[in-house]
Amino acid sequence: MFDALSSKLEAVFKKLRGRGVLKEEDVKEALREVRLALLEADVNFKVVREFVGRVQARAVGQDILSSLTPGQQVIKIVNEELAGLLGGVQAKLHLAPNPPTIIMMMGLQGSGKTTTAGKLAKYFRKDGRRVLLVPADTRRPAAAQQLATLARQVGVDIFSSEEKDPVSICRAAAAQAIQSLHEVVILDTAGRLQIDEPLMDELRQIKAAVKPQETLFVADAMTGQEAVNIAEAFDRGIGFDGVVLTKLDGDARGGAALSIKAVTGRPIKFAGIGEKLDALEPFHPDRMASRILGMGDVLSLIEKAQAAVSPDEALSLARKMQRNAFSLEDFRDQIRQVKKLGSLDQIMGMIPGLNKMKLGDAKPDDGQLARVEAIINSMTPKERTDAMIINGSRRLRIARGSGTQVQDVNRLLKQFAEMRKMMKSMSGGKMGKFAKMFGGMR
Ligand SMILES: Nc1nc2c(ncn2[C@@H]2O[C@H](COP(=O)(O)OP(=O)(O)OP(=O)(O)O)[C@@H](O)[C@H]2O)c(=O)[nH]1
Ligand SMILES: [Mg+2]
Repeated sequence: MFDALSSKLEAVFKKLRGRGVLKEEDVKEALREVRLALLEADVNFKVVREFVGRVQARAVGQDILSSLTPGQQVIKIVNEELAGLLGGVQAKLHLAPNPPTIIMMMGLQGSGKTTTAGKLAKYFRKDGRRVLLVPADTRRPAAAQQLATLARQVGVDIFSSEEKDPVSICRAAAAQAIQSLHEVVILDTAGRLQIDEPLMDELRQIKAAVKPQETLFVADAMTGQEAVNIAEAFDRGIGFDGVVLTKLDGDARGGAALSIKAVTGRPIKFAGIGEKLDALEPFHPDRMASRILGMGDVLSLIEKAQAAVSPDEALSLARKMQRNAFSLEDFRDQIRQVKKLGSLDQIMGMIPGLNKMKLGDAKPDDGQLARVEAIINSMTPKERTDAMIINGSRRLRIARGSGTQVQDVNRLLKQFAEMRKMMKSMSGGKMGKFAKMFGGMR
């Protein structure tokens, strides 16, 4: 989502990097451009003013490291201040010392409360905790049904009762959770198009009745500055402990993400990055800052990759890439792993350099992955290790075997050849570093 901001900031820093000595005017000029870029990204103007002020004070002041060039210094300061703006350190959820931990979701209609409740349920479930989802949205008839479907998908329990009043439902659910030994109780409350007093009052009553350990305000990043104003109103009216910023996968300009902590004083705890149930990430301010500055979120990627790929697999893959011994067999393994990791675009966006590269035909989209896998499955092991032997009659056989057309097979082989070429050309540079990082994960 930060693409526009990212490329502007990168352009500013590119100019700085090229210089050996920086004059005060150079820094001032760069910061003017940073300021503009932030304003264009819809960041709150007061937040921008303070931010630029802090960077400027440090850049022209004492905060200097001799190991860096002046340009690098400024980038480092901007990076640190940006991380600070986003909350500094990662803010974790408060868990109750004695279960159950009660988490209350709130926010406007369509912000993603119910989806996030499902994602959080999955998050805790993976951790081996017993989760109870509570439908406290009685206004929309389909709401309870939506939550029940999510509960089934995730494999957690849902609270059901004859009650019609959201406050009574939450109170009863909290009491039952103790009996039924649920460790995490997630309350999915109703939303409104606008902030209104009856809604605020209902949420206040729920909060007072069950005293949640964690009240999470769910903000739709696509609504920009408006999300920040609404957050302020919810904080004044009810009070919350943290923010879940949803739809960060969209093309919002980033203003909400960059202003919400500074304006409300409440940290962003999670980011929603897709509609699927595993598209939820703990929010890391420092990594997000690096991502915005175009350094790519290598750490998040490695964490994801670590969860999906064993260190041995990663190391052997990295070595193969460097030796240019990457085969169709490896390609298929990669496709399987990509499926485990999430969508291809999501992953590409996190690799420095790759997010800017035009991969063209070399980059299959998610829908193609399954077909590509079927084609590779139809090859003999020998063909998979040596794509050169795949001649016309073999192509025909493979197409028939995988239920595809010869053109599809041709396209795949061409993509594969391009991919290998790309890996070879990158193995000295960014990809090589990346590969080494994987290699160093043991
Ligand atoms: N792309 C994307 N879509 C999301 C994300 N989170 C939620 N959505 C989508 O946003 C829409 C609304 O989500 P809900 O979870 O139903 O929102 P809600 O806040 O519970 O809405 P109400 O119950 O009507 O107040 C759904 O289509 C979700 O799939 C996200 O992180 N990324
Ligand atoms: Mg809902």
